[in-house]
Amino acid sequence: MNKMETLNNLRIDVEQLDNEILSLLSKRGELVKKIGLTKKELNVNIFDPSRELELLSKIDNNNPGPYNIESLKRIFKEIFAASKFLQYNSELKENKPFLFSRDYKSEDTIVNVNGQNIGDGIPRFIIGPCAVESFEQVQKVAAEMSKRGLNLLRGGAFKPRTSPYDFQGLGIDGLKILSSVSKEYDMGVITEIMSTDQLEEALEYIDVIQVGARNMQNFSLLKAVGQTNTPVLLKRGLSATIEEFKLAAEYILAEGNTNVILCERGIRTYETATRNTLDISAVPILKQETHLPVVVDVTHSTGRKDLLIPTAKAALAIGADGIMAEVHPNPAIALSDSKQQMNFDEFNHFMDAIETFSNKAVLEPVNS
Ligand SMILES: [Mn+2]
Repeated sequence: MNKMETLNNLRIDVEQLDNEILSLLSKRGELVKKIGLTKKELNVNIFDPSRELELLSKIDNNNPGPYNIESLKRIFKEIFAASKFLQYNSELKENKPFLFSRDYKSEDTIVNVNGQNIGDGIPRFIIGPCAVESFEQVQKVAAEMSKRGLNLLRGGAFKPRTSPYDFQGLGIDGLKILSSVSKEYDMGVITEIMSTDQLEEALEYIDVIQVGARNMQNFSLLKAVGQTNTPVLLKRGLSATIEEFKLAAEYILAEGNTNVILCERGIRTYETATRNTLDISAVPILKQETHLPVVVDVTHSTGRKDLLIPTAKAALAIGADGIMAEVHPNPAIALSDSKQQMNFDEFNHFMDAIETFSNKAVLEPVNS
């Protein structure tokens, strides 16, 4: 046998051993998955560092050579890491679809807020000033909404502003104003809560907790609102992908709160013609891939009053469950978002246009 033939034969032997190692690893993987499931039943942590150390020390004692122990430890640590991945994965992916998904729940989730069933197929309108500035200001808006039969009142008491020197909101006093106006007009209050320490006190005054775009990945806040029974309106982050948006909702659902409403509010792109870019196709994607209601914030996505009617029509046409928009008795003197809030004439024109459009859409469904 020449040297070349010897080399080839040795390689064939090694390949044979590789196949055996592969089949042993596969058997090991199946066992590890069973261990993972048993650990889950026993409520034992999947990651067990002392067990890993014990196994490594046994390998050290039993090492027949020729590999040195450091190389062997590296190889086995990789096997342990891959096994942990299998265990977590068999827990998360194979046995359990995401709670937001249609695989988990095929029928639409309907969130009841003050008698309005958000997600039942009828468009809902969440209207109110950007920020709560005074009792009179909120009352005037509520009175105007009431004339149109609307009862979902928004308003910011804690304002996440880009500059720390801008108006930061009235805080708890703002919540008290929202609460007393909403009682007077029988409305549900939707307002943003920015941190976990505001939550408990805020719950006394509000019907829907808004988690704002800048807090979409504030995971401790998501968990905290998930531990309440209060409906949550979760806004998409300014730079969040749809996947990240859905996973943020998962944080809330995983804590047990099933009353989650998703809100598309525009994303940051290179386009400067609008304040943000309304990702209109996010609406049907979210409706297909989740069972949660989806609303569109036309005010913050566009930042332009001349685009509110067309974008609201587009949102309803593409399947949104509701529209959010800002209305102020006197936008020119508003303490925040003064350029993009509607005055009462503009608001009534907006509602007329959308009602006509919705009625038309209901009466004359497009056959597709
Ligand atoms: Mn605003």
